[in-house]
Amino acid sequence: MTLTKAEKAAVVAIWGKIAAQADALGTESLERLFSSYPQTKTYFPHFDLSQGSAQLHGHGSKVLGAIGEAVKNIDNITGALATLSELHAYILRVDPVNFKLLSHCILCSVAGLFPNDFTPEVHAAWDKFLSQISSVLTEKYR
Ligand code: HEG
Repeated sequence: MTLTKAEKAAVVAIWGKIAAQADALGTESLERLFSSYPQTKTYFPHFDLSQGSAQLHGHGSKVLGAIGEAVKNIDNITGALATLSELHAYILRVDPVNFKLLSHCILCSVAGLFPNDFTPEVHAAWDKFLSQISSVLTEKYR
């Protein structure tokens, strides 16, 4: 599954708007994840997951930072996220199903923040991009 030239362009274009609000978007996505899918909280027993907590904000910022790296290296996402891939598979052991849940929450947050930019084409391109990131972060499990 590779992104077409047009899909890459759509991802890069909307990232240009997201970047300035990446921390807030990451925090909102995690708030959505933990509220809608509370089973995902089991990976964060050491975190204060209440809405607006500093840890939630810090982690949201890291997750979106990694997504920003993937945007910058859209032709080599595997290379850009290699270390994170090992971390999630060997150390954190996050079940792959959770990546779909987080991707969905990120999409909802992007749609909410940029309703006019979130056309069906942009939706599809971001969905594909996030699922490519998820594949990279879960490929070491095999
Ligand atoms: Mg993960 C740490 C990115 C999905 C659980 N995650 C991290 C870190 C980044 C990151 C950048 C910090 C790494 C470091 O400190 O070196 N995570 C990331 C992305 C995605 C993702 C880009 C998918 C888009 N993570 C994910 C999912 C779960 C999860 C679905 C579980 C539901 N991540 C997780 C945990 C940590 C990280 C438990 C360690 C948190 C900590 O103790 O600081």
